[in-house]
Amino acid sequence: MDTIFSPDHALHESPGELNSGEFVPAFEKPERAEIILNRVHEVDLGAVWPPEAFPLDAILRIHDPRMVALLQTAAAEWAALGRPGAAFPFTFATRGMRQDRVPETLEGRLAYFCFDAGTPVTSTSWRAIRSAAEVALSGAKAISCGARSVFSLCRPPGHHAGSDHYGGYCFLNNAAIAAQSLLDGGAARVAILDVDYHHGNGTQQIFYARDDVLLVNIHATPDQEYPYLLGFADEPGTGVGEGFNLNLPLPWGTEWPTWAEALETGCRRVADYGADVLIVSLGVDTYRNDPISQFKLDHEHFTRMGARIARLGLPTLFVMEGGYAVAEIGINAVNVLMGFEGR
Ligand code: SP5
Ligand code: ZN
Repeated sequence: MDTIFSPDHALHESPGELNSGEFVPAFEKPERAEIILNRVHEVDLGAVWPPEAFPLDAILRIHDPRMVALLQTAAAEWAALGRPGAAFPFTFATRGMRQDRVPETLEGRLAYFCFDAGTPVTSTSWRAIRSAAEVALSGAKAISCGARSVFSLCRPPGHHAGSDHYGGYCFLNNAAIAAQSLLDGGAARVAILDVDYHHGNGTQQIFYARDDVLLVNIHATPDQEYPYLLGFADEPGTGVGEGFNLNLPLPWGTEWPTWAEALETGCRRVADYGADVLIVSLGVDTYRNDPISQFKLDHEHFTRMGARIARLGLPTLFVMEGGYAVAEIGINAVNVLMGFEGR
């Protein structure tokens, strides 16, 4: 399996995040991608390619242009105000506030578009953010051209980013942008299987009213875990999209047998859908030693996950999402890919 990777990912380095009331070093950091890339080389997974350039239009197929503009200029506007560090919101667009009017001030736009205190924009973030979208788009193009599987080693991740909101270390929804490009390139039905520990709220919001993208999410229940406000079992999709969103929330402490049952349920739904192509939102924060997560998967379970996904027999694009046990992230992520290849 070939890998798409851009060194530009390292241009996004978060100065830190709010966690349990303290400003702490960021969990989502550049070493993550470097360690995965090292593992790709170590096991000789396949060739590694840089992404191609794509017009901004491919991103604007999914995201509000006003949010995309904010991501491009937030850091410069922040610095022009004489502020140190990176652009963080300090207030949020909750119920009771106007949603119909995008503020003009930088603070107002950050409040309007950003939903958490873990997703700062630095002066070089945009180049990394765009490169991650291009890594996903390049992977989608390779699949369109006949590849059986591709690994888009995206960083920063994407699945928490919705059409007009960003957070959860995610700015643009790389998997959604890839899915749309596959549809635009002639696919009729795309399935997305999100195996990250956290619910992919952004991907769900983007496709919730659509039947041309099936989304299956396996994740920690929002009754206990971030993002808290979406990802419950009673969210089937709406309008023509009803029946095309499947949430499989699981409790803290979930071990492989229970997780594997959810994977079986999810894979059966993907098979029934009759997808032309599968995108896997590949988070490995389900690992037992993940510093912010509460599932109990071990190295070998990632291999088995990949093997089950391969049995769907679909052209498959793996898009990297979360995973914060940095020393072991390469083993866990690449085990999925090796399992897929029957290794
Ligand atoms: C892509 C992805 O995996 N994003 C995850 C974003 C999670 N951010 C908030 C995590 C809050 C975790 N609180 C854990 C407390 C442990 N001390
Ligand atoms: Zn996650």
